[in-house]
Amino acid sequence: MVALTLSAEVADAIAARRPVVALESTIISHGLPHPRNHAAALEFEQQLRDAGVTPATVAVLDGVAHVGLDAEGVRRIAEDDLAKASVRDLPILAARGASGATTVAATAHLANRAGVRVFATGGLGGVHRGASDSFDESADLPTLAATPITVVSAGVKSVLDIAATLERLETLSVPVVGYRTRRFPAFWLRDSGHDLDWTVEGAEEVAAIMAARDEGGSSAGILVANPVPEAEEWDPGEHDRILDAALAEADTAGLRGKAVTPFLLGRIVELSGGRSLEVNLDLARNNVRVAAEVAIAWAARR
Ligand code: PSU
Ligand code: MN
Repeated sequence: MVALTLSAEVADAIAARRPVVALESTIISHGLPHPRNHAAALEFEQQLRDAGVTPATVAVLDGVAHVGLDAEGVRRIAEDDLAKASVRDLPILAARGASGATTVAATAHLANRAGVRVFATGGLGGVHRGASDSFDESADLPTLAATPITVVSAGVKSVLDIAATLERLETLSVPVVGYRTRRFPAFWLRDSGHDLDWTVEGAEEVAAIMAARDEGGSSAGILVANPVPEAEEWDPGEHDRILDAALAEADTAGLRGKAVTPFLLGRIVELSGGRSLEVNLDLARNNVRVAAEVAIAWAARR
């Protein structure tokens, strides 16, 4: 078993059934450029504290899986060159005493083991374009199917095959609800063009679905698809143009596997002159805000 260490404040909050929200570290280490990534990690935590919610940023440091980091831990996920760690990497990092930034999959896995029920991220991983040849589907999907945590995400990134991702979520029996929307968002954009079967109007509704899921004995997570606010959305025309350019570059570079997502995110920031980064931060803040409301509604039920 990979050793798990909860920060004192996370352990206290869980024991007292106060609201806690998990945050991932791959978005900080590999999804956002330095030094904005460090400011963002601190800001997401502060946003939760201001809402009365305990932040539980997850990472593996020197072989120990942490749920809840201290200031030095947050500095390390932003500044150190950490491996991108999914669930399968956890025992290897533990055995070697190595460090890693946890993906959505690994964060969900560890947070759930610690007893955290709500998790905010930017965008969930999914089925990559060309997956019928490459077999590249993020471990985020099967992990979410087996991990009873509620993930608040701005849908999935438009770099992915969104239609295929939604099909896989259906096959894996992961409930997907739009947060005040009937359309599945595409990360920087509010609307991927795909309809959702279900929409919720508030955090209490999400908490009620979580309770019903627990009573039904399901072990699947729940995906709350939360679109970036209208005023902060990226211009769809500019988005499409830059996405096509970045995808073409990834193709030419012959990128494969776990390097694909960080490469595309980095190139899209460069090609957009930083515009995609601002939208990425705005949508992540918006997910943290909704996750806080869900964690508060969940705590209030118990
Ligand atoms: N969403 C973001 N930034 C990111 C990611 C998602 O806004 O950096 C990361 C998450 O950690 C997610 C991972 O789990 O990308 C998916 O990578 P892959 O496609 O290799 O599974
Ligand atoms: Mn992959």
